Amino acid sequence: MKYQSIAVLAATIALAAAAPPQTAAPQPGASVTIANFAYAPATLTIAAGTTVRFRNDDSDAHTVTADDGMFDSGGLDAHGTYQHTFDQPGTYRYVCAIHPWMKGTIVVTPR
Ligand SMILES: [Cu+2]
Repeated sequence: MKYQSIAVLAATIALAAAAPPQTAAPQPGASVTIANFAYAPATLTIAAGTTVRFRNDDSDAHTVTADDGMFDSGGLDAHGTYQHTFDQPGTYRYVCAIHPWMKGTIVVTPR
């Protein structure tokens, strides 16, 4: 019976070692597409810690520029991408600096 206990213990240790680390659990990514001079979705709701990937599908350049200056992609050419991680809950409004009528909002909820 003693060997059986050791086998169970060994299996337990093996399972613990295989478990993913509990720290720094990133949220699954989210994405916003820029097409036809609009952000889609125009409003995206995510949990804090989520990385949002913006992709420009237009042939014209666009930017993703926060109203409060917290983030700014700079000019994104066709098929250009930009990523930003939203760590703090809140409502983040952004525009395209080239076409200021293009507006988007990221709503970040607490985890
Ligand atoms: Cu634009």
